[in-house]
Amino acid sequence: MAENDFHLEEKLTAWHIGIALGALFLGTWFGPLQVLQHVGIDLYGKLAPGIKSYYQGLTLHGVLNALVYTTFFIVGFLTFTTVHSLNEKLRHPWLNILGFVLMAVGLVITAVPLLLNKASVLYTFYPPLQANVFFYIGLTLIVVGSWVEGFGLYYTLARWRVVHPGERTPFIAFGSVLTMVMWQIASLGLAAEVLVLLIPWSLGWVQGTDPLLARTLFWFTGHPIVYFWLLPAYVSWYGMLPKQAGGKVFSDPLARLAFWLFLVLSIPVGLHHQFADPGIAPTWKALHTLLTYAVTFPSLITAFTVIASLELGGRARGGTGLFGWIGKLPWSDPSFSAQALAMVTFVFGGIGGIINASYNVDLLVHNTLWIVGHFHLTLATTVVLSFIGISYWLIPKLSGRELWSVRTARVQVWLWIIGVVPFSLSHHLLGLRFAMPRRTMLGDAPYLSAEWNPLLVLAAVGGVLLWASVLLYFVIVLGTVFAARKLERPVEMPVAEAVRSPEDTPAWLDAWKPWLIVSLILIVLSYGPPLADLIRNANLSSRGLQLW
Ligand code: HAS
Ligand code: CU
Repeated sequence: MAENDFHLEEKLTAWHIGIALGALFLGTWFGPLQVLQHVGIDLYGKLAPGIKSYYQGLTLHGVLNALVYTTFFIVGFLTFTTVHSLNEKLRHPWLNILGFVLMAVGLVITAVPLLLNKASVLYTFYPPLQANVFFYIGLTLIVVGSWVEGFGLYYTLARWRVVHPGERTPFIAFGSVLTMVMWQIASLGLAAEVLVLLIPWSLGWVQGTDPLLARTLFWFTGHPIVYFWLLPAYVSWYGMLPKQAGGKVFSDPLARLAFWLFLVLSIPVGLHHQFADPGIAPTWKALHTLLTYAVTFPSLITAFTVIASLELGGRARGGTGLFGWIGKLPWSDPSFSAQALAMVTFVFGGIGGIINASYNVDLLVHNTLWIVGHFHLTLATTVVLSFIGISYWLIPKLSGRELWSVRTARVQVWLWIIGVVPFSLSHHLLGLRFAMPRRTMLGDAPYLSAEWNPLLVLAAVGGVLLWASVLLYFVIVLGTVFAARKLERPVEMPVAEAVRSPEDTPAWLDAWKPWLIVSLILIVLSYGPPLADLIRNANLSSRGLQLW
């Protein structure tokens, strides 16, 4: 079949990714300033003039990296993957354009109070910390814009299904659309929190708010958001990376099963962020612990299936023996090595996650630097390094230019790993051994102990190396877009074949209704009673605080 012309779709993707990378650049700027502050080196005045406090910087770091970079990159990437995988142009491009405009306007509206120090509430914006209302309005627009773009993708898939009755949805499009569906259900909690509680409170229409209810609605979205970040990487690990490694998808049914399990299990686990919150009965926390263990299962399936798929590639490239195939993988391709190293990192991030999920064990590490170590393995490496790997073929594809320097890209990837290992290890240890608090301007803390110093220095070294890696990444991106040679051969999205034809995959693994029903039932069972209780006893008495 002839490839469609995806000029509009690719332009739209490029805009999303351009904004995402702008956010990443500004957001990561604060990372090294934070770790250096922790060892008493204060560079804010020199490198971030105009920033009023550590906490304003930390808010920018979290919001720009964890919320803005991710959402823009993901929506752009999923648009690209859906249309290319289906070989179907956007059914209603105006919907996707409208969604993008909403997201972009939302970003500007959020950015103003952030930069004016009127929204230094950290990226979880827990009340009673209170931001200027435009911060909440802007974030809402970003989320609503992503929903609108999601609908644009559903119409496109629906159209494909009409033209291809009875055929299995191509895996990449399937995973992409499922990610959007999961996100839309998951983000209802955030929508309720912001629209019902925070905006009226920030406008002064109500005097107080209920922090516990707000936190519970927040984490209804806040946990599954981590899978909204992870699943696009999984789309690439399952659907593309085997091709890049010269292998095949080991099992199409297992790949789809993993995605369905994420749809069903991502949401009813959010209370694992609230083990320490009073006012929620332990029964519900224990249930969420069990369901959290369940949601690790699709990641274990992924570990098995993706490694098997890569093994097929390594063996096809001449690898032999139990481990000999690993060395034969295309490690010199930075797009591959970034994603393979992201996977290895996820083994450790995943183990940490299971520790956190264990109700009583979490009480030891909750709100300490351990958690910062955890999410710099999962989000800041597994996900971000995967996205970087993807961008090493996607940006050449979108710009029509060759990757500016493959050798620099290889260095960038390894430098990231060399930075994140000491960074993350030291944060885990500081949290576990000394219960050092997270989100704290430690350099000025009167209780700082000399015993903590060696690990804090290690963290700072890791943080600075990570920064160097990010800066190198931006040199490569800018070099590619503005200075590289025009592509001689067009770049294509890598699409891995499956060992057995997807048409052999059972039909129940390509049917939405049963999975959506189970997903809703589990949400009602796990969140219905505790939320009903919190709403019945809602106490709108906390006044807003602006601390910094
Ligand atoms: Fe988490 C806190 C539990 C995964 C992100 N997490 C956070 C926070 C963030 C975050 C940002 O239960 C902090 C939130 C805040 O600011 O307060 N997390 C888990 C669990 C998992 C998990 C059970 N987290 C993630 C992912 C994230 C992320 C993914 C971002 C993308 N997390 C928690 C809990 C807390 C928490 C508690 C709250 C703690 C507290 O006290 O506040 C699981 O999904 C992990 C399952 C993963 C695995 C690993 C499978 C391995 C694979 C790789 C295989 C490939 C190989 C490579 C081996 C079981 C798939 C082979 C390669 C070759 C080349 C051969
Ligand atoms: Cu979580």
